[in-house]
Amino acid sequence: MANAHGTHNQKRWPRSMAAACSLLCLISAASMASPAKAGDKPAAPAPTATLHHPLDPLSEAEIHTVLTTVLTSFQTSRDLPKQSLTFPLMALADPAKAFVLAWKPGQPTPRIAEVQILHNPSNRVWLAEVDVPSRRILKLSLQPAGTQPALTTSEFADADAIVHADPRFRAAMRSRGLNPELVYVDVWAPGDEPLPAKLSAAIPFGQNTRIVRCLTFYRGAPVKELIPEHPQNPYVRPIEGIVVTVDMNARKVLSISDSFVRPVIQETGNKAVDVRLTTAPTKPLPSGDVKLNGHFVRWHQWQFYLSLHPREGLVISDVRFNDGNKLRPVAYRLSLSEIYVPYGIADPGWSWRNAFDVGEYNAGMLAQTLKPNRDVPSSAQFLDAVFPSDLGPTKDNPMGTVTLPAAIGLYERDSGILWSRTDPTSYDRDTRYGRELVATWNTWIGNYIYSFDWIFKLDGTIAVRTKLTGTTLNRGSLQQAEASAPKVGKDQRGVFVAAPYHQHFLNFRLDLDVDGPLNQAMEMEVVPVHSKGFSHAFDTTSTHLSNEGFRDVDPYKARHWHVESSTSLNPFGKPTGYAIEPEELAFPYGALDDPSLKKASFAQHQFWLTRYRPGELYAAGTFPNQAKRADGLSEFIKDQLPLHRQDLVVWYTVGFTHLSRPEDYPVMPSDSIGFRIVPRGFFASNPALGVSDLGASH
Ligand SMILES: [Cu+2]
Repeated sequence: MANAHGTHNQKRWPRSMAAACSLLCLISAASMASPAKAGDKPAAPAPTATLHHPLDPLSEAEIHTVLTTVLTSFQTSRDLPKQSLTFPLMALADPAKAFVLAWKPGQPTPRIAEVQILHNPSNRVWLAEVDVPSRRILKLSLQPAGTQPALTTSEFADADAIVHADPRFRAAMRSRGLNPELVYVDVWAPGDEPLPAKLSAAIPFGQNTRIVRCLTFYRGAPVKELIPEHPQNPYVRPIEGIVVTVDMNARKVLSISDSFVRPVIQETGNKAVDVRLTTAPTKPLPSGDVKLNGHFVRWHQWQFYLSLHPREGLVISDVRFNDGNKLRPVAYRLSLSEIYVPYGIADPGWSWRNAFDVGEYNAGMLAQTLKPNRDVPSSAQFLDAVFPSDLGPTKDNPMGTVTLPAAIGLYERDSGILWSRTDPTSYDRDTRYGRELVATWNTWIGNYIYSFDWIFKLDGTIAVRTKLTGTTLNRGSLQQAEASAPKVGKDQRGVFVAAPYHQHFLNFRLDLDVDGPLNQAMEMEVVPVHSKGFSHAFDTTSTHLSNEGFRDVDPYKARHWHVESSTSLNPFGKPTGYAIEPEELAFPYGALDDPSLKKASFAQHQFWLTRYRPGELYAAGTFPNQAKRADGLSEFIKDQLPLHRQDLVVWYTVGFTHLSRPEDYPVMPSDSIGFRIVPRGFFASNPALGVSDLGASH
């Protein structure tokens, strides 16, 4: 689960240039109307407080203002470093929920940015809150020693250059008959395996040292010969037995574990060049039913607000359903929170591989530009995203920003029969054809691609589906079978490649506000109620979840959960509600004392419930990278606050046990996992009855 744009650019530019400036910063610089000189004050005036919706993401000018404010402050403070500062993450600070809900257009809104500041040479991290309009730092806090933000784009490129320059690495490649210049280096967060004690004792920051671990794959052709139309896939050709650990503070290779040599498969990974099936492009739906106004979306009865967060990716806010001209709140904020991917093979070169793809890599920053007829239908509408470059303003990128076009896609698609009935006397049918609205984005985390769909339906349901594709993390294989790593490929020489078993756990944070913020949660189960003559009778039970905590799925009891309004009743005298309904399931096979599973408490139980608290956004905590103790949900629930008539947050974990198969090689077909948020007593009847009959004239 590693690597990113920093190495992407090696396909197009020599490595020396790659290290100096990422692909995206070049795009950004090229797209600027009038680039300023490095160090210039921004040409635009400081953003005013009145032009924004409170949730509008930071603009390019605002990001630049934050970067220059922080840099100026560090320059003028005696005790703070002046050089080598990077910015792993910056986003608008979540405004107070009550303020957002009460906000009226035109009303001034605070513009406060939260920014992480990393100083690699001294291994220090600060969190700053910057008031953008006044260019003031409101708060600057040095984080505890050992705090490590996600990997940055420039670190991907830097680690690659450090590894390639290391004589031990070059010798290890040559001893395998491989040209080191044709080797692709995949940069990973180091996982939860401590450095060997001797190594740790020999370096200034010991176990707190910021490290990355690098894997190697055989590219097989010089970078300058690569053809953009036929992108190579080095991930199909693992060079097994080598893990390079890099000290990102000292900028040098710390150790190379060269445990064994296995043959490298000669598969090209380019089978898709041989087109055997021709498909027609999708025909756009003719309607303009999707109304996108800035970040605000209206589609039939649904309305919500969209933005792409640099860490969480797509955030959907203030979700409402227009029910008989009454705009009824359903959710305040819906987002991806964390992903945990443990590998199941008992091999020292693999045991540290347990990725936290959101917190270790900032999944939102790795969003990809969506392309019509590739990622989305040709009818899709798009929203761009703008992020800070982790390097801040530079000569090549004076604004210090990165613009990602078409990061969010929004489109309508057919959904088959919406509802149907037949008159039993006349045989006449009354049927409606359905459509659904998809808000989508995808993130590219090295070999893997996750595509996230939030699907809004005319019947009031929100389906949350994630597609998983890309390339499995492959392993050089011997002829004999190996536990936990089935063979998935074979070249003409009879060399095999294997793909170790692994799991994906995705936690979604669902701040539901069903008919307002005050809600309560119930656990529903189906139970048999047999009696003589009624041996297939069953009923439901309902248990109030009165305190913060977690629950496990139980398919045998059809266990699911209701989030109900504490203030609204439906016509049947029951609280209006939405249900969380599990779909695909996976359970972790890690031991409970496994360090990574302890950090991924969200993977141990599927349904978590907390009281809404500002700042609680991440299921494995704010800084899971190299974290030495669990944070996030296991901490949030510790005080077991009572939950009746409170603002609740649901955290739901969906999982996938990936038992690799030959069909996953050289590129995986999309697999899809998810869950549903379904109205259950929220409406008085089927809300999709009023949909027009498109087939009436035929
Ligand atoms: Cu997988």
